[in-house]
Amino acid sequence: MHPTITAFETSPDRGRGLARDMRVRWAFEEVGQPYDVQLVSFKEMKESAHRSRHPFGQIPTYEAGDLTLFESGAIILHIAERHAGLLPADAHARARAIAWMFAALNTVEPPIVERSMALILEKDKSWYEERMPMLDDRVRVRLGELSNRLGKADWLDGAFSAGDLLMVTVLRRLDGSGHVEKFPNLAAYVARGAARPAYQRAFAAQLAVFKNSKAS
Ligand code: GTB
Repeated sequence: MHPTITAFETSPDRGRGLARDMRVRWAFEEVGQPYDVQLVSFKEMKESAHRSRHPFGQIPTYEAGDLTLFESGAIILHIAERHAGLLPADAHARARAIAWMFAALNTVEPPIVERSMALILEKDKSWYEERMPMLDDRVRVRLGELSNRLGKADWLDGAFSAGDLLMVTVLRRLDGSGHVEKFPNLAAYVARGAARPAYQRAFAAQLAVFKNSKAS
């Protein structure tokens, strides 16, 4: 039996690979672990069967044997700890790669998500015009800091790791905003991640779900 993850039956991103199952699919592909996918509707996500997997009624989740996990970062850390390919063997390099996983999720993703949520939910609010430049600025500052650290390197700390995997998927949430393009080394970093064969396979798999949902 392969591990099973959950993903949107109909992703609001229309197959652009921005929902968080994409990062888990990519992790599986990087380590060569086959996986199954259970698609869930928005209604099913909030029902008790799914809430027993995910207390907040979201995707993705992970199930293998008697282990059930939620939180994309925890799922990817679990995969990376069990299979070679996403974390270095050297103890210090491994700790630093895990620090980059946390940085992607705790330091870089929050201002990006806050900006996205404002775009989706606050456009008609009286404060929108005033608030948006502030949210854009927070994203710009964070990206500037990340860009400075990355410099001319291919990856954040030596070889490609789960930290890069998460960071690339987090930065991809800015697609279409023009933010990443202002930092050519970050744009090249995202392109480098997206060009990896494992990323391509994961992307194709989630896109197939969207295409099938349109066909049926
Ligand atoms: N911290 C959790 C994790 O990392 O796993 C967050 C999980 C999460 O936010 N899941 C989202 C979800 O289930 C899907 S990924 N939302 C439904 C709900 O909360 O009811 C977030 C997402 C959704 C859509 C797009 N998009 O359309 O571009 C991008 C990202």
